[in-house]
Amino acid sequence: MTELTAPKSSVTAAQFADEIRNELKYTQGVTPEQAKPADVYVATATAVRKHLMDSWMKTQQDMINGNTKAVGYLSAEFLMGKQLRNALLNSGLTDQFYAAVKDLGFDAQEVIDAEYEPGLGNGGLGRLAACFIDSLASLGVPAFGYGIQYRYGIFRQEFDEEGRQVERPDYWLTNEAPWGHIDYARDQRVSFGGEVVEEDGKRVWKPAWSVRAIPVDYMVPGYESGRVNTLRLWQARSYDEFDLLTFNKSEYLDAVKPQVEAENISKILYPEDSTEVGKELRLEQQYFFASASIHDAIRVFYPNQDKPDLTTFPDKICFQLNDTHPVIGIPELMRILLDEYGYDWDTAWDITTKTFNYTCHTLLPEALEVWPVALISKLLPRHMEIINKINDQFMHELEQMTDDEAKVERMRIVTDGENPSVRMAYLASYAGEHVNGVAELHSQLLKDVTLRDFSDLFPKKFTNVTNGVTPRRFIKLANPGLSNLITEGLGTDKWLEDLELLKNLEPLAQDDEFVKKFAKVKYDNKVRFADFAKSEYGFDLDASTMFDTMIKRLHEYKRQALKVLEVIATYADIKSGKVKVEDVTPRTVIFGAKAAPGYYLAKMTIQLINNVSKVINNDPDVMGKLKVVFPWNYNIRVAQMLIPATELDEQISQAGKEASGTSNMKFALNGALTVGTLDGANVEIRERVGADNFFLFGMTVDEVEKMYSDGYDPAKYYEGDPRLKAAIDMVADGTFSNGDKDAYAPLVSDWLTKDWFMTLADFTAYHDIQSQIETLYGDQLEWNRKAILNVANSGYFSSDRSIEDYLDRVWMTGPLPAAKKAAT
Ligand code: GL9
Repeated sequence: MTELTAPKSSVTAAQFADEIRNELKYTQGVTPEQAKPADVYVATATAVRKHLMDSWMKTQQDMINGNTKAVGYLSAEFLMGKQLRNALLNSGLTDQFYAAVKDLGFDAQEVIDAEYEPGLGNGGLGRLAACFIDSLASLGVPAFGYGIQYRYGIFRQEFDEEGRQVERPDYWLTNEAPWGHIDYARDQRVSFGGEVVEEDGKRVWKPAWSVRAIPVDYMVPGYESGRVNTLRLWQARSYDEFDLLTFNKSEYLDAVKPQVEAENISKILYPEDSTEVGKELRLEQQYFFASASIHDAIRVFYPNQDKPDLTTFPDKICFQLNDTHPVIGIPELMRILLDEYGYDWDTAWDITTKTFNYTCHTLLPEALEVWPVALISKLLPRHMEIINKINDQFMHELEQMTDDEAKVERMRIVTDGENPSVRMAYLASYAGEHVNGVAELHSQLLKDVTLRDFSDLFPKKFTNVTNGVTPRRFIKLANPGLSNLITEGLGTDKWLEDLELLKNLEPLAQDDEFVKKFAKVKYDNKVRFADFAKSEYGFDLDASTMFDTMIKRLHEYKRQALKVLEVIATYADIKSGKVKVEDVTPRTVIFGAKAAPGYYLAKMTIQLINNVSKVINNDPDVMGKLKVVFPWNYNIRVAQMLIPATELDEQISQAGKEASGTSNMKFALNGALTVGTLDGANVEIRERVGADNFFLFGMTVDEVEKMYSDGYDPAKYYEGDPRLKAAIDMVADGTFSNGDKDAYAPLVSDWLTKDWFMTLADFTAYHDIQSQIETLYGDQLEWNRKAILNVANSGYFSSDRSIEDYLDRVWMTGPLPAAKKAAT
C-alpha cells in the first residue's frame, strides 16, 4: 500500500535540492548554472507535485472505494492565487525549499515571484471557492472543485495619465503552468443547439454542434491531513481540428472558424461582479462546465459501467451550486438520467433533488440570473423542455399547497408574458435540497425578502453558513510575523488547524510586553508593504502613519465614494484652516479595486480617487498628514502584503447590500480594527470581537428600508452637512480635474439626485466616528490591545468552520477515515 506523504516531510534540504536539480535537468533541460528563477520555480513545483502524488492517488482511491459521500463544488470561479508557497506549506517542505534554493544559488523570493498569479475569479465569490477547497482537503473531506480553466482571467488593471482604468488582457497561460495536468483521456463531449424530435414515443435531442471538454487537474493539498483533493477545470476545444475542404478553397479563416468558436467557450472570464450579464457565451460557459462535471462524476464513481445504478448517485456525491452560475446543471442531470440512462421522470427527479444544494451570494436583485426562454431554447432545446416540465410540476404542487394565486404566479420558475425567462435562483430553490446564504444577516434577508415565498413554503430547506477564510494562506503565509507571535503566545501552532484556539490569546491583550511585540509585528508589516509599494508602484509611504485600507471590487453599494468624500472633506478642512494641520492624525489611505469594464460610474469613481490622490499627495499644505494611494491591479498577491499591514479596515457598504464580505474576516484575523456598517458578516465580527473593538456607524437595514419607502432626498444631506457640501463642491468645481467642471458631472449629479445606496445619508455618521478612531489611535497601547482582541475572537471565521457547518447542515457527510501518516 502506498504511504501518504508525511505532513512534515522527512525529506532533507539536500535531498530536495537534488530533486530540484533533477527536474531542472529532466523537465526544463537546463543545468543549475543555466537556470533562471522561472526554471527553478517550475522545477520546484514539479518536485512538489511528485511529493503529493501518492496522497493524491490514495485520496481518490479511498473516495471511490469508500462509503463517504463526496462534495462536488461547482463554481464558475476559483480565485486561487499563487500556488507554490501553499503547496510547500501543505507538503511540509517549506524549510527544505528555502535551504535547497539557497544551496542552488538562487534567491527564494525571485523563485516565488516567478509564478504568475492565476486570476480565475472576480472577487469574494471566487476566492471563497478557493478557501473552501483548501478547507475541504485540510479536513480530509473527499471533494472536487469543478470549474473552467479560462484562457484569460480577470483583466490586468492599469491607470492612464488621466487616472482612468485601462483593462489589459491577462495572458496567464503564456507562462509555464506546472500545477495543472491536462488529462486528454478523460474528456467529455458537450453539445449545443439543434432540435428535439420525437422518436419511438421519446423526446430525442439532436444537437447541432459539440465541443470537447478537456479536464485540467490541479492538486489541492490539505494542511496536515495527508489528503490531496482535485480541482478540475475544463478547457474547451474543438472536435473539428481543421476543415480541409474549406481550407483547400484557401478560405483559411473560415476553415478555423469552428475551432475558434469552440475554444471561445473557455476563453475569457466575465469581469462582471455581482451584476447581471445576459450573454449567450456566458450561458454556454455555464452549461459547458456543469455538463462536463456531472458526466465526470458519473465516470469517476461508476467506472467502466454501461448501466450504472444511478439511484445511488446522491450517496456518492452532492453538488454545491456556487451561486446561480451552475444551476443549469439541474436540468442537465435530469436530461442525463432521462435521456442517456432511461430513468422515468419521478426517479430522475428524486435523484436530482437529493443531489443539488444552492448557495446564494447576493442581495442585489439584478445579480440573480434570469435567462430568456428564447435563448435557452436555441442553445439547449431539450433543457428548456425539461425546465418547462419542472415549472409545470411546481405550479401544480403549489396549487395543492396554497390558495394564494398571486403567490403561485410570483413563484413561477418560467415567467409568463411576452418575453418569458427562466429564473435560475427559483429553479435552484425548488430543486435544491438546501439553500443557504453566506452570513446570518444575509440568510435572514433571503428568507424575509429575496426568496421569501420559497422559505415560507419550504422552511426546512433554508439555512445559513457564514463564510470563512483559510488561515493557512491569509495568516500563516501572508503574515509570518504574526503567525510566529501567535504560536509563541499559544505555545503551539495547532491554531492553524483549529482557529478557535486563538481565543486563548485574549488574556495577552492585557500583557503590555505582548502588546508591544504585536505592535512591532504590525509596524514591520507596514514597512514591508511600504517597501513593496515603492518597488512595485513607486509610492513613498510613511510607515509611521495610520494605514487605512479599502480593498474590494468597485461598486456603488460598497461605497468607495463615502470614503473618498470623507478624505476630500478632511483635505478641505485643512485647506480652509478649519482644522489645524497639527491636529490631524497622519493617515495613508489605500484603495484597491477593479471596476467592471462596462460600469460607468464605478470607473469614474476610480478616476476620481486617482485624481484626488494626485492633488492631495502633491499639496505641501497636507504633506505628511494625508496621503491617498491606489495600487493598481489589486490581486491576491497584493492582498497578502496589504492586509497584514493594515490598521484600519473599511467595510462601509450600505446595510443590507453586502451578502457577507470576506476581506473583513481577513483583516480582523490580521489585527486591523474595522470601521463598518451593520452589514453582511460585519454583524457577526462585531458580535464576536466586541462592540468596544469595532467602529460601528451608519443606518441599519430597517432604517434604510424606511428611508426608501419614505422617499429619499440626497440633496437634503448635501445642504445639511457643510463638510459634505464642501467635498462635493470640490469635486464639482474642477479641483480634481484641472478646472474641468464637467469631468465628474455624472457622478455629482448621481449623488445629488439619486444616490441609490445612500452615501450622503450616512456621511455625517461616518465622519463622526473618525474622531473616535483618531483618539484611540493616539493611544497605541490601547489600539493594539483592541487589535489583539480582534485576532483572538475571530477564529470562528476560519473556512474550516464554514466547511464543518456545510457538512452538518447541508452535505450530511464528513471526512474520509483518517489518512495514514508516514512516520517521520
Ligand atoms: C459575493 C458577495 O458580494 C460577498 O459579499 C460575499 O462575501 C461573496 C462570497 O460569498 O460573494 N457575491 C458576489 O457575486 N460576489 C461576491 O463577492 N462577487 C464576485 O466575486 C463575483
